[in-house]
Amino acid sequence: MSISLTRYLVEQQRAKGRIPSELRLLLEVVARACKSISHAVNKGALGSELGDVMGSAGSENVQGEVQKKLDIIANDVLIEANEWGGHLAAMASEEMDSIHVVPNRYPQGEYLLMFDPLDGSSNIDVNVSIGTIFSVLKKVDPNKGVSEDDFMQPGTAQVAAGYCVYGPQTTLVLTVGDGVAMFTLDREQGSFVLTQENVRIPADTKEFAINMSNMRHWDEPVKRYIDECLLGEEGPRGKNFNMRWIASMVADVHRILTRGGVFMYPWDKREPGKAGKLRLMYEANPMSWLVEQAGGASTNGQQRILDIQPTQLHQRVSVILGSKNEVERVTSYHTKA
Ligand code: AHM
Ligand code: MG
Repeated sequence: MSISLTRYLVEQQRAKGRIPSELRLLLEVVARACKSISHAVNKGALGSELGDVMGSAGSENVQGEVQKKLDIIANDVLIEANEWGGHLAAMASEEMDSIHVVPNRYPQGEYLLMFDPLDGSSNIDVNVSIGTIFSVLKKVDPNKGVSEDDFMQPGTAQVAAGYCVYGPQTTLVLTVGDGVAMFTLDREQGSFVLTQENVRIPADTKEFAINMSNMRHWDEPVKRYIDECLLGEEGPRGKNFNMRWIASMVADVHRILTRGGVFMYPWDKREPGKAGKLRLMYEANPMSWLVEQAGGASTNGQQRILDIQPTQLHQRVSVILGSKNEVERVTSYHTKA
């Protein structure tokens, strides 16, 4: 018998008391929003009538426009789905400059939602997997009005996190701090169905993911790690490695949760002032928690990502995550350096 997302959440609450009804509502609303983003993504160029909804669309630059439109559409879908339910105080998104406080006409809850509405958006026009990443925090003081300061909590304070990958299948992956579960969208039923529980990442791997075109800009520890992998059986690692780079973090992390591997988007010399490319609040924190909950590890080379105290909403961070032993190795190359 198949178990829907709703049933899973209700049973988790009954068995472990981890998902208060407000949080359950929040997660169901996020899942519903992901369902409609999935439909928009599936339509691709056929969905161009959506351009009218978004205002002017330069038809001469369809691919660039579709990509941009879908980013905005996904952002709007998430905002509209979530703002009226009474479970949220505010939202923050990779696509918005500042936080979106729930308007006065709706009741305010105590949760905070952060998201990257469409991660990997450079892949939209080439029909490669993309996804939505989300993270949930609780307001620091329930009796005070919400501000950006409420969002400045480390990843360890997350109460739920997940992503939805829009690939050959649409899969929602979720943690509430008690392991990782995967739900596949059943389009005939219109619901997410539990397809894997207790997801585990093997501690060892022979697969790495990094954008190799940046090699000349890397720092010594990253160079050393990749050089050793490339030397294969003849090198210090004594085994051959394989490489994958999808350029959609959701798709790369999904592969790692499925069969292991190590993913890196490290700091590099192209823009030395930037800590990395990926964003702490919308990408690194939720993915790091999922990976840790599946038995993997995640660091910025110096420290556990979940322990980083954020200072800015759109803060960037260097990311090394996946199979525990590999992440520990890369991290030790950094700390020794
Ligand atoms: P985005 O949120 O603007 O889509 O950027 C994040 C993406 C990640 O999904 C992916 O890992 C990375 O950027 C790819 O970057 P690059 O094109 O430099 O390889
Ligand atoms: Mg992104």
